[in-house]
Amino acid sequence: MTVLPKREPEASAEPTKAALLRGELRSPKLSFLMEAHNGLSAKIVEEAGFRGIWASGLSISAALGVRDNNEASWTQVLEILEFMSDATSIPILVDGDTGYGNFNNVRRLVTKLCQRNVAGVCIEDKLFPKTNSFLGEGQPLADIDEFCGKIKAGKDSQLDPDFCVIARIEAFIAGWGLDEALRRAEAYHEAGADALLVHSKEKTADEIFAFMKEWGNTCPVIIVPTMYYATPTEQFENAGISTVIWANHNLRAAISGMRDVCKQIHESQSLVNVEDTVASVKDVFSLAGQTELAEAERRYLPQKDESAHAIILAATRGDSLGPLTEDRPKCMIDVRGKPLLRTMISTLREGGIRNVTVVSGYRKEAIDIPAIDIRTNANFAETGEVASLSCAIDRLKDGTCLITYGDILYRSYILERLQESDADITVVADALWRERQTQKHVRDFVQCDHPFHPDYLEGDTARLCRIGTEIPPEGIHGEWVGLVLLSPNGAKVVRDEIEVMSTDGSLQKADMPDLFNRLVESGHKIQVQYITGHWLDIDDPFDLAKARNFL
Ligand code: SPV
Ligand code: MG
Repeated sequence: MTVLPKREPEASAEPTKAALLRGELRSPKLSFLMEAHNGLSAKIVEEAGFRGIWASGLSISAALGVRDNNEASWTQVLEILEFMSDATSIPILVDGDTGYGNFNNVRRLVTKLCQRNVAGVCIEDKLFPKTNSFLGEGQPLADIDEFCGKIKAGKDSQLDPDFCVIARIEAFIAGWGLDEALRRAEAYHEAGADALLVHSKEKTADEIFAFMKEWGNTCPVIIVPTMYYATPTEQFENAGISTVIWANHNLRAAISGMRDVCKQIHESQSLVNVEDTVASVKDVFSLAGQTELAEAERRYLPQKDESAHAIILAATRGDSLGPLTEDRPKCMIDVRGKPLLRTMISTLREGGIRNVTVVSGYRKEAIDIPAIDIRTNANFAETGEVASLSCAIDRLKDGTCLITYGDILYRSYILERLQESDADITVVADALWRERQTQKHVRDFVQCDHPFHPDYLEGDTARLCRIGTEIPPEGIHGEWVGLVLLSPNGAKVVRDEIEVMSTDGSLQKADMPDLFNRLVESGHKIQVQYITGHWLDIDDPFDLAKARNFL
């Protein structure tokens, strides 16, 4: 195989959104811009296949619940445009009204639009604060020279060479006629406008066609046929028009749709009749791009093993607790108003282990915790821990498995660190076993290939040599806390060993340390993760008092 030399990434050949808009305006084919007024409607415009968006002033205002009279400030509109631009990859032509002031406001507007990757702005030759073109008669028009200054200021401020400044001629709207429209067209074209938007509120397109006859293709012309909607579209193409804006139809469709659904729900006080008539919740998630987030989470978030589960060995009574365990097993004794087992399960779930199997025995009926899998070791009084574990042997099949005693409490970081282990079998041992104040006679000590070293910055791990109650003090390196993590491979090793033990007669009496010693003796590596305190087990009233302080 030939290894190619590494190459610097080439500069992206992707056209900017402004270049795309410019391409649409200049293309010999009729282009269409569809109205949108927020991120969602912008996405729907793109999804429908449109190649450009008209960010309508009327629709944005209406969607904000205000009038199309510059009641929304230009920065409020800018915020909406930013959402629209971020949500889509097609160009946006913004309805910039009269430019929100004089030439200076236009300069700042254009710069900010470029920074937000908006492709172009359309400014109209009326006065600030503007009035919608379909309201009233004889609206005053801007002075031509003053308006040309705005066009020039806009062009001089653009950060992208392809950004488009469109000059909108309102001469027909104001009732000034064709000659005035043409006079303004000449002046605005001369001032540097990239295209003209010629507006009309007639029921027919006659004014527009008369303008086109005179203007020809001196520069691209955009129209808004909201009022002359019945004119066949091919007539626009034949007249040499560059671009048609469908100016407010998403907003109007939303109004009708929302009114219908509100009325129905209000009248019926039920959702049953509307459910199938509205977009599904799934559709909402899909439009919001939820799938991409899920993929990103897989890429960037630490991954929890969803298949991980825990087996809690909780079959014994806990005789030393006397009357406290008369009617319940030790795992169900109350520690600060909550059964011990419930606290243990919460710690596991916080650590991402949702599947929990509890092996019960003594007073199993007292274990009333929901959403756990309960197994029973009916011979709990005569058997040991490995016999209890064998009651859940089927759980040692799929994925990582944590086995824990049912009478321990530990800080959650201990579980977190244990879950980071990449060994097949990892046991947790307390290196501060000497400091642990306990009256217990039976403690599972570990002897390892090296002792805990307090200088290690990272958690110290060692290899288990032996575990049990009989290790002489000089050989003890720690005390097993009753937690062992098995990788899928480690779980198989343990399962196989339990099967061997069930045939050689050793299963019934064996405790977990016996199982570990067998594995070590047959050459399996067991990793020891040292901790320094921050855990306890509960065997007697003295431990119980400590547990109350621990929580
Ligand atoms: C808009 O959509 O806000 C427009 C077009 O400016 S019109 O409402 O026809 O004036
Ligand atoms: Mg408008």
